[in-house]
Amino acid sequence: MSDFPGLSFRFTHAITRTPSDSVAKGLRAVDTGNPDGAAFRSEHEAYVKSLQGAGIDVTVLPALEAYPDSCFVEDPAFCLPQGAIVLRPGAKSREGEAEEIRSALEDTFDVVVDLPEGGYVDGGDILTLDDEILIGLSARTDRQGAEHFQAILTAWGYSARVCETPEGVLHFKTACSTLGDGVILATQPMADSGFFAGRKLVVVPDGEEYAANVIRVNDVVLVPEGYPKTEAAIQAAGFKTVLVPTHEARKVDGGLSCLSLRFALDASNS
Ligand code: CIR
Repeated sequence: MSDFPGLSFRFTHAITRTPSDSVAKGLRAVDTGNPDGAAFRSEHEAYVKSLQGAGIDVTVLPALEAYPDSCFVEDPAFCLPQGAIVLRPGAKSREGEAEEIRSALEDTFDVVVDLPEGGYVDGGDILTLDDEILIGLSARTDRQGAEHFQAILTAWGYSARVCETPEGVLHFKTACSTLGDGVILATQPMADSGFFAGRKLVVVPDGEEYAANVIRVNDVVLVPEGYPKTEAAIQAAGFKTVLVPTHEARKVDGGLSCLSLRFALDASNS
């Protein structure tokens, strides 16, 4: 088993993209009203500030009106210290986002590779831990795509495991996150899945399932505003929290992780 202490939360850089007005047409499982572009941009600014406050350099790419979901930059790409992988998002309306993010990746990394032809992978289905990378099969990530992706990770020296995302969950990371230091935050169904056997788990309290998607960035955990029981559970596990508003993102099934690509650059890239 590979082990890269801190791989899951020690970051130097992030890439984000400003939400467009067209985000009002973003994909969603249940309609609770359209997000407002201006309100989303103001929440996005708070998000970028939180990342900067956690000690990382943030690149903010311009809004793309042609792609309503394009502020969720986690889905069309995946980054590791030694390189980036351009993915193939599993929703038709999002496929073009992969080409749109390529130049930002090429500006940042010496190595940028494409997911080989055949199959789909959304970055929201990839959970990076220090000792392995989990790839969740979902409505957006299929087995062929997952196996192509797994082969790249293996060639780069990582252990990677393909898992089944529980039924009715958009992305694997919709229902779990790493808090770092070997601790996983997960909804009860995800905790019961067995994927995290042998690891320390913090279970998201009933009714706060949306808050399963948090991000540990260096010494703090960014937590969505409005989920006090989850925040308290994370603090009780010994982590420092920072609250971030995600009210607009939530209307289109977006969470904290989806809004950035986070990575630690190798000395050779920086
Ligand atoms: C979508 O359905 O693709 C967007 N409305 C939300 C994407 C959220 N991304 C993520 O969880 N990684």
